[in-house]
Amino acid sequence: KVKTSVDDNEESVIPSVANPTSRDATAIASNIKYHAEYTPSYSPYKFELEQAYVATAESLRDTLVQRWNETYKHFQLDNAKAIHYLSMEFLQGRALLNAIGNLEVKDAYSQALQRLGHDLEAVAEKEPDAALGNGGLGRLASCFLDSLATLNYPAWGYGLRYKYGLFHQSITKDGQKEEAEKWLEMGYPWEIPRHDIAYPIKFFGKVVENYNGKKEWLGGENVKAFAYDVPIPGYQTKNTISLRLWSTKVSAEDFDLDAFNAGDHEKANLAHANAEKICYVLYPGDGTLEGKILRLKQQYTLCSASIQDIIARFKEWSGAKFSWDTFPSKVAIQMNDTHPTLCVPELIRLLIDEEGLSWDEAWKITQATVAYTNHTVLPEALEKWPLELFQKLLPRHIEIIEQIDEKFLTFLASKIPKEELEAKIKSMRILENVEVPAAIQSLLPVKPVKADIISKPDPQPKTDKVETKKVEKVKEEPLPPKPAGAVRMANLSVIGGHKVNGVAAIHTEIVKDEVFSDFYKLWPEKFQNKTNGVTPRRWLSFCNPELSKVITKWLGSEDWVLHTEQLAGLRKFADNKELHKEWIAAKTARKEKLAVYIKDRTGYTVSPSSLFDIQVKRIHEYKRQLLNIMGVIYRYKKMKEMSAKDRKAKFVPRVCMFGGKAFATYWQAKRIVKLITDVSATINNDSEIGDLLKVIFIPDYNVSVAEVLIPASELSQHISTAGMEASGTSNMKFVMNGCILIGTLDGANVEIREEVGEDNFFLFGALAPEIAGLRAERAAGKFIPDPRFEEVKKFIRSGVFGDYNYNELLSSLEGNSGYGRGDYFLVGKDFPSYIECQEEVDLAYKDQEKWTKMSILNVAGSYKFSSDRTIHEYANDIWDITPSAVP
Ligand code: B1H
Repeated sequence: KVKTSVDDNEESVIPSVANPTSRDATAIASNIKYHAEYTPSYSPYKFELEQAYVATAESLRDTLVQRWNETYKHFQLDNAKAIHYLSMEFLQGRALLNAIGNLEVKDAYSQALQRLGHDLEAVAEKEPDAALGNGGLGRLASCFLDSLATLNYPAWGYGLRYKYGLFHQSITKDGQKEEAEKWLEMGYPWEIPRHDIAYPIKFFGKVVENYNGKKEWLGGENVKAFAYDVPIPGYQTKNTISLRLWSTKVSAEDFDLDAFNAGDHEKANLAHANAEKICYVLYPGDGTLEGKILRLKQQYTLCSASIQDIIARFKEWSGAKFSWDTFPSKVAIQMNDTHPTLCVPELIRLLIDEEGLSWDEAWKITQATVAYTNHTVLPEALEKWPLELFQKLLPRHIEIIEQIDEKFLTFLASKIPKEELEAKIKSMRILENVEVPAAIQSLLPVKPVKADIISKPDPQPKTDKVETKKVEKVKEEPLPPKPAGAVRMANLSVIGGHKVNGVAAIHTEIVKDEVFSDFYKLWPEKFQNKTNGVTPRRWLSFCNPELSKVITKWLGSEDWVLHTEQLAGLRKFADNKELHKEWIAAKTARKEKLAVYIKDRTGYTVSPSSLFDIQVKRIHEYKRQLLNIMGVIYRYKKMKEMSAKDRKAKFVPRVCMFGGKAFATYWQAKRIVKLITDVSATINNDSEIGDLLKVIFIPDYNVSVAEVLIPASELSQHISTAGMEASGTSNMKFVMNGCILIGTLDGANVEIREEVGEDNFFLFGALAPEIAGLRAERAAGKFIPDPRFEEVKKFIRSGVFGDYNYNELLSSLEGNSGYGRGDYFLVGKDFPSYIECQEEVDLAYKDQEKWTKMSILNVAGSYKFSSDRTIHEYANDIWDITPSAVP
């Protein structure tokens, strides 16, 4: 009999040197050395920082792999329901200090490296960020994985392994420049290539119907998705879950050896190139047809490979006598925004075409399994795919989508009064600009036929001689071009999933009342709020050891890292002088580190005794970095108009920091970057101003830059046009680090202000329900801009900040309406209240005792924003999963 598994009672023996599960520095040092010598990525005769990093990572990986194997063995035994979190983005950042922190082996690793002649922090710096995401959506997915592992939930993350990730940003005299990010160039020690786990993925081709009515999808382009597993350790638990990333290749049988041998290397390589480019970059430009096809291919690859994997595991773990009915009680799938919506038709396709289930069975299972999180209400971000492209690339899926659409319309017709039906169909159906199926057409009220008669037969021929009358064309106007058909992914997600959630209370209200109001009326029970959260491990405990130590001392234990509600215990010490002293010392230590970092990254010198004011996030007009920099310009202009003495009396010294990437073809955002860097160059070199004002643009903002900036922050800006930022998550990280926010009542700011208290939050600006009215007012020509706003625009145009022509940027703030004009984001409207609020900030900062108290109360009020809280809510209200801890 062939042995198919390793005996359980046969202990596997890893040479003790390769098993650093102990916290003994000597054992760890020899393990690191072992890796440096026997799994060398570099010459074994050298042990420089890079090599020390790889060897240390490999040493930690030994422990992670061991725990990760135990975890899934345990999940399989337990056969508990698991969540599968599908996301096009995971913004993991660095893994080394996170693994060390979650495994609680920092001292041991520090000492071990010391013995080998290295400093842990310096070694950790050698790790490139895994930048497989672009902003909040991707970082949220990574925080969720940390919480899922920590809270022992059975879980898998699924994403794509982009070779170049998100671009690397550098700043030149022309503004932002994008370069390919080479995070994988030196290999990635945290991933385990799974040569045994690969699934076929098909594009294009055609669908044929067999004699028995079964559909088969044939031909086309075939690639294979290979799994790479990244183990994600939990904190204070053995549970270690998997982030499974797919990478596409062609398999050997699809390699055109004949062409290659005949010297047609290009032809032979074409299939490879086509397959591999799917996983080259995150969000390839989709301005061209090729770009659109590539993006849809990416989305389909993620969905198809993941669903095939989920089904395979379901079958394996359920054993021989499994029943499909139990699928939803074992599997939950969360779609992170609409990017993985293809999960819905793909699960249906596999269940019907591959597993032989009926439509009704497949539909029921799919709907009970899949749920959708909405992350944005910006209309341009609600994905729509051209029908024609979809039909070509995924011919079987479009059939399934048409069927879902038709069944939905039938259902709708049974629910909606006849008079309203046509309008509701238009807004709610999945397909756009596509003829309503005949069966539904007949349910609509009969429309009077329009008398668009082209020729009239003569009713009474005047003579006996019947003439064929010439067709007389009545005013022939050219028909308007038929609008192209499209697939609305958000509608498919809402219809296909059993739950829809927004990511902050105000956002969920907008989702229910505006974006999906018709669906909300139809299925109110489907809609939920799940306010975002961030992991307190990475975002406080590990990135800010100084402040964490103070918190632990005053709370009497480190339990707050898992039970953030204990942070509220700081409230009772908010006036304690001793705490104030320690608090300020901790903050100052981080500010000093940041000052060194700024010098290194930008060449500018900043004083750590200034107010550190930070806005870091993707550059977008709605996030209004423009409002911030115009406020800075106003401040600068006022300073210049004053005597040195008045200047010093009025303003507190500030360093205004910016960071963030602009999408490569988002020109207006790139102009904003250019303006910030121009302003920075002028102000920072103005000797009259000195330390009173500095402006810093930190290039290539990413997770590890955030880990340096956030702990050093005192004021941070979350100043989006109300109603436009779904939640924001950096606001939560700043609050946890004792930073005070200046912001609008938008996204999670609303809840943060509730938790920390209105006295500890700088609020300004128009409210979400006012925005539409304000835009209408403006369009009617009734808005009169504040003279201070006009003054700033004039100042920029005067050329003080260089000779770049800022007209195109500034004119977006002018006029009453129109594309790129009419100040859609209401910068001018909010400007006066913004600069007045900034004056309050200066006043508050002058009173350091008051400021420190506010800072303490911010940390104390931040407990709700732990992703542990968010994950428990998803687990209970959407996924219906329970923890399963490895003994
Ligand atoms: C968020 C995105 C997003 N919402 C499309 N939507 C993208 C959509 O390139 N694309 O195709 C990229 C990103 N990202 C963010 O999600 C929200 O703006 C934040 O407010 C929110 O905090 C975050 C997490 O929920």
